[in-house]
Amino acid sequence: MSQTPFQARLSEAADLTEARLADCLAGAHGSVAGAPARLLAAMRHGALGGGKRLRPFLVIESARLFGADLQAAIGAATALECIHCYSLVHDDLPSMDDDDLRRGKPTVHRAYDEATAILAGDGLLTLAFGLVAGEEGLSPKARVALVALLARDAGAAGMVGGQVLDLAAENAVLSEDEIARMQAMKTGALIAFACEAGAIVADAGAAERARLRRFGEIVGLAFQLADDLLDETADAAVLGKAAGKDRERGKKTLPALHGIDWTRARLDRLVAEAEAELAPFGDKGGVLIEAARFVANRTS
Ligand code: GRG
Repeated sequence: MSQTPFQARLSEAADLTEARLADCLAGAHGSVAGAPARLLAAMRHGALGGGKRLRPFLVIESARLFGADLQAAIGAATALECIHCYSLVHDDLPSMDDDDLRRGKPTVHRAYDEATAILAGDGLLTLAFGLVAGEEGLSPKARVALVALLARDAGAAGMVGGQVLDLAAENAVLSEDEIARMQAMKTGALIAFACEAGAIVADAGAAERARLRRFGEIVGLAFQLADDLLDETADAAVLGKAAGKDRERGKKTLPALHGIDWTRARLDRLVAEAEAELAPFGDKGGVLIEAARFVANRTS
């Protein structure tokens, strides 16, 4: 069966990101040259050979909207994927989710050891900033803007802060606003970053940056809501041990509070909002709009 334009671009972004990651993590050059071989191997284990690479796709396609340099976009996309992979390595640790499998293979702490997994995550996190700072295709202004935005969205006011709120939620009853805030930080911030980053790579103006940010925030909301819906409807026997984990822990999600029909209707509304945000780009926004639909309707 032939691919849709979105599927073809997602697959292209995955290949481009994988190739750039493999090159960066070979240890021959850049900020990891001379790094210990076992640490680099653990970083490769955590970053290579898996994942949908949705965030890199969003960076590259958002940059394409403005006709940006592709190599520079791949640099920013690869940096973001390093951050995402570090978050997964740390999220899987015994002190957090204590998972044995990730992307169909043993988690980094299972394949190596816990200390190495912590340090491999740290290595991926810091590599990300080295990649943005050293990406020659980016203007100096774009490098500084990307570093500052990535620090905010990945850090204590973004993904890391969201993870803290999520861990605290295991022993608390959150209001809907608190659930929304936690999710916007934990998973939404990096997705919003991805879309805004594309505009920054292209040195687009403030209004265009803000529009892509809003689009990314909507996609982030849809991503989390779809994830919660999958968790709510997961059949542990079919989908495996991880299925329904949040539900098992008694965490309140919006699908748990409002039901499946409400959630599907909300996802449809989010897709419509995403479409409206990209309407000014006409046909050029088609692939990103298809991505928003994919995120809202995903089944894994
Ligand atoms: C540990 C600092 C720190 C942060 C962890 C985002 C996060 C915060 C943890 C991820 C845990 C998790 C599985 C959340 C559910 C939603 C999610 C982010 C899934 C993984 O993202 P995908 O579906 O994964 O894009 P792939 O493997 O395709 O990249």
